[in-house]
Amino acid sequence: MRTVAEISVDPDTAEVHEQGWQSWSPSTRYRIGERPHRWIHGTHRIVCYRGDADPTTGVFRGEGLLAVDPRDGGPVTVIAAADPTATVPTIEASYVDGRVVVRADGDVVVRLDDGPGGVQGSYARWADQVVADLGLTAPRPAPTTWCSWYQYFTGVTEADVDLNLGLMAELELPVDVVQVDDGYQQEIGDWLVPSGRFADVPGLFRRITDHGRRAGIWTAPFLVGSRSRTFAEHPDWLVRDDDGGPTSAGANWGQDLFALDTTHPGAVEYLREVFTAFQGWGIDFHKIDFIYAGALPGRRHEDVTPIEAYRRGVELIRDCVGDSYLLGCGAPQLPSIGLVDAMRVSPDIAPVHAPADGDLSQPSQRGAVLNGVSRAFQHGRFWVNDPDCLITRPDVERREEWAEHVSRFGGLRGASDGLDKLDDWALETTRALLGAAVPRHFVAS
Ligand code: 9PG
Repeated sequence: MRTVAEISVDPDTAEVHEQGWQSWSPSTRYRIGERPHRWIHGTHRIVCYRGDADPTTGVFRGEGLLAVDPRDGGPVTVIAAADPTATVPTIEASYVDGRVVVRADGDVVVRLDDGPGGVQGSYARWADQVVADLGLTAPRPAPTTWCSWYQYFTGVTEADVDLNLGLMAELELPVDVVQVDDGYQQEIGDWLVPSGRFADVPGLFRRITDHGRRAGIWTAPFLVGSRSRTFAEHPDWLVRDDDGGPTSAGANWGQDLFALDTTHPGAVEYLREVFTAFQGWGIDFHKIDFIYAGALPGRRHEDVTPIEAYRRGVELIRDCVGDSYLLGCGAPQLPSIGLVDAMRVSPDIAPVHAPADGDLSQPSQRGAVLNGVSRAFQHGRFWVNDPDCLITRPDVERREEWAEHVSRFGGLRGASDGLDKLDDWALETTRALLGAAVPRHFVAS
């Protein structure tokens, strides 16, 4: 770590804005002396954070991006990765005797910005520069979606999807894509093996397109679960630690998770087989999830950096799916620039306002709102922002506030209630938000 900036501030007014590593990593602003929401305990550490994201009081941390706002009329200082699609330095800021001292473990640019719009304005001007340097074109507008996850979770059945397919026609909801989430597959890593609750997965997608909707599917393409056939049959496809064992990608679904080595020829061939099969099923919308796993440090078949391996993996998927719509989720943010059409910028929404255990990487309205606001600048520049799905059914706490957030910061608009659960307010709010025009950029301060 070397010192890259020292900024004189009044500790009573100044704020530090942290940007986390991936979609679910808490990203928000703090007053000096506040303890960041980062969480280093338990199984979420590997899944939702980068490395050992120690939330020591007074040490703020951004992954490739951090800003200091003195809030005294002086300029905002943005400290950002010099080459954000190649290396993402960890940037730390601490308060020492009237100054915020910023340190980084790699090349950064330091921008003093006194333009309008506060930190979001400053971030936006930095992002515009990144986009210009990379020669990126404006992102394609997102289709509207219905997603099975936030009503049915892993218990989703083929009949649940059929029920909603019928209801969205009856209710004349403007849903472009019906996106089947986690639960259609037997195991994490075995994407072409159906779960017992789905008799005919390709047949279901055919019914979706026969209804005049587009077909969307969820995968966690770089994860391999310890219960999967892929794990049992192809241990050589996994990223490895220095001791030779498979690198942990965390745990979820009651099992240990490992990372597919996107530079291994066998793994590459398998990913091609999976996404080519999906093309054959008529799928043209892909929610590629838990893709942080592609960027974990470890030993791979080819000697490339974790970010290079990650980008190769996503590029491989893009190569298979052509101009299908790609939504990144659980995705390292800066390394994904230029690869995806839309990006989940937040942890999951839930019917509860605050997460039970206080870890804001976990499902809650509060965590989703904090990230959606602090990443507003990305929308229309790097990609279309996905704030996570609208849920409007009556048992959702503070549902009006969540709908208002989606209305202000929703680039990709998806509904994720069982459509038989909606009361009048829910139905009209869902209809209005799916039907509304999405602004090119968002205004947040
Ligand atoms: C499917 C879901 C949905 C959801 C995604 C993702 O362990 N975790 O910390 C954890 C975080 C997020 C998560 C699941 C677990 O949800 O964001 O929309 O697709 O996967 O399993």
